[in-house]
Amino acid sequence: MAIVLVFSHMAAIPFLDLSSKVVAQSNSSSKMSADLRDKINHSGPQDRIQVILRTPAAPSKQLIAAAKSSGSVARTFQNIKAITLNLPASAVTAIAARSDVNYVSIDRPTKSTGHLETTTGADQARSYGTSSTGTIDGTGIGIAILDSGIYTNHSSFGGSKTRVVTSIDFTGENRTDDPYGHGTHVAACAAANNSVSWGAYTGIAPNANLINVRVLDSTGQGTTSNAIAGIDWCITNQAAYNIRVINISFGTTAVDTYSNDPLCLAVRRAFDSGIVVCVAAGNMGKDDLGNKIYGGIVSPGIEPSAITVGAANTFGSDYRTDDVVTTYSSRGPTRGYWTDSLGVNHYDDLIKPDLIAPGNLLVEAESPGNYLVTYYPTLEGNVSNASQKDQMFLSGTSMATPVVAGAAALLLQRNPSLTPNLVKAILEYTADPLAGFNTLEQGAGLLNVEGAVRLAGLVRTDLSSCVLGSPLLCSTCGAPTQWTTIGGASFQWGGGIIQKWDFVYGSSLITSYQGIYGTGVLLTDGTLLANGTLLANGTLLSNGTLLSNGTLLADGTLLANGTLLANGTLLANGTLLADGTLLADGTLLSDCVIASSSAFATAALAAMLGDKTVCMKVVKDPTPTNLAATVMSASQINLTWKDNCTNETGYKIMRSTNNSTFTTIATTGANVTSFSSTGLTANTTYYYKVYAVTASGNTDYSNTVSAVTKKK
Ligand SMILES: [Ca+2]
Ligand SMILES: [Ca+2]
Ligand SMILES: [Ca+2]
Repeated sequence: MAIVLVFSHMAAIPFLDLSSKVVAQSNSSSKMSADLRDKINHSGPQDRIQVILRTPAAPSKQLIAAAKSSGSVARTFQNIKAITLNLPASAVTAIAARSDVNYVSIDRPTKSTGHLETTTGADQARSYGTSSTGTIDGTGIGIAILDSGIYTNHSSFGGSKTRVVTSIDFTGENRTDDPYGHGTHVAACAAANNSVSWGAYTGIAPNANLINVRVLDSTGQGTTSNAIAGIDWCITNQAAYNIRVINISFGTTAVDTYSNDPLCLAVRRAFDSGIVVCVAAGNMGKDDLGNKIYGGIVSPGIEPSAITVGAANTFGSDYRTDDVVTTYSSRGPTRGYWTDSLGVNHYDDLIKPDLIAPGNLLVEAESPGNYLVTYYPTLEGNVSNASQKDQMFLSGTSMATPVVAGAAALLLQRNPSLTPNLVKAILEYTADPLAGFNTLEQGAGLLNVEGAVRLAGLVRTDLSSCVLGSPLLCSTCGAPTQWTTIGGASFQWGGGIIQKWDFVYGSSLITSYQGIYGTGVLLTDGTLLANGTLLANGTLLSNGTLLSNGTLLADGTLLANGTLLANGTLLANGTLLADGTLLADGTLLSDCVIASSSAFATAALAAMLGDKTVCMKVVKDPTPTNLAATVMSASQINLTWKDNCTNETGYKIMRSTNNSTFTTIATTGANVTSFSSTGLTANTTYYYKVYAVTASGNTDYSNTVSAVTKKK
């Protein structure tokens, strides 16, 4: 298969200007990347680590001599002030401390990487596995996609060897494919592989198994009871498919408090069974006039045990310094309520979303001829004329949610003992709070897969023996460096975990076991409201954790840093939704399907079409398509195909008589689109496929064709 090297990626490593941004470290460790420091901490002294040293000038003779005395030189460069060394773990720190070394990082495996995996840090986390886990790509973990179905033959899911391990329909339409087009894109955000366009559209967990639970019909709608049946089925079949994660990218108006809302209760039941449930916050962040709205979190995103996800806009760039919360992403607090005997409404007012992830104008797998792309042709990606490879744009918290679901799968592959509460705690603690956005817009911040998988790997695996205050990390694991570098810029982890109405902070959250990490409790149970004051729950939070300064009080008044006011009055720069202004009850809606009477109809459509900014880049797939065979005689078959590649040196023609063992029979020149296969045996079936050869690697194979030569 194609081996792809992206040279810009490889060359970028030595040029990262990290040394000035990583602070508060001792002298030599400030010159080492965070993942290198952790790797040294977890290696024996003689374990070998391949590292890239950035040097102030060409590597000095003294440096090379020092390297050779303890290890070896793996690679030198002509034009780049760097050198690659293979060193024992015990020697790296001393080498890094040298004045003729600027910075040391792991020689990370180079490969093609997609925007989603790069900007979240998932690409870095791939190498954080152990000999027992292998590459961190979701292998062995089942993610249930409750949505509009999945086009299972898309090559992003493995084509004929699909990773969609089972499909079931709860809509009554008796089909499990994806005529609406939403579920396929959602599944790809979580788990697309790198088979299209050099991996430009790779998802977060590209080898996870997908469980296709169809609860939205061919127009993107469903009922609450469909969804509950889907969740119920996942609980029943949890062991059969190792379902560790459920993705719910739809919602309905939040009316009832979560403790009465039947969809929330079903989510809680899955959570209590040990399943991580990721739920979209909704696209109700603005009204039809574009005014910013608070309080638009949909059900079941209001459920405290769920990981509720808002949508960030990456502007298509891997670096995060330009990232923002999208205009449409639903903001907290949650507005489910119950009414007492005096007729007074009591609102949940929980902090949500829990975190945000990329969700604007993402290019991912397209279900052929689907409803969305048919009605909104601007969503077409035109990446390939092969339906198994084509891609489309979609935007919304529906897309951000499976990005987090994929991340949860990576954490669970790295450390299968994690509870749903710990998965959520790690995702929140390691998140990257964006400047300029408040807690009710971004929760703990922007998803950081690099930090989350690294931290997950340090957590002990015998959690069931832990009590409050037990060490949380493995006995040989030091505390992690709470910094991550993505796209050349470093950021410090947010370091907080969301409670119902406030945050808790402190390193003891990741060094000491907390009662809120167990089963049978909620992660948000760590603080109590007593006489209008938030207090730590001493049986669930250890000493050393700090509460934030009163974010939100319970009864619907209150709030954070002077931003939120009482019911229905203005927030600093937005309005709080009044009751019942959203949708009709009882209907589940995926993005863009909105009751026509809603004041949010135009806004919801705008959300699906995305904030109109620079977006994820469309990379055409170079794989040859439309391979066709014409029988010419008893000894000749002629082939034609479509050239989709711009930089090939030629095409390889492959032939088989059993459709299994193919051998190369010819190599053409560039831009050639036909070939005559001669010297064949009469009355015999031949199979053909072709691929393009380029300087940076080979394309994927074309479709396979077969033909039978004429009788003599
Ligand atoms: Ca960006
Ligand atoms: Ca198409
Ligand atoms: Ca060409």
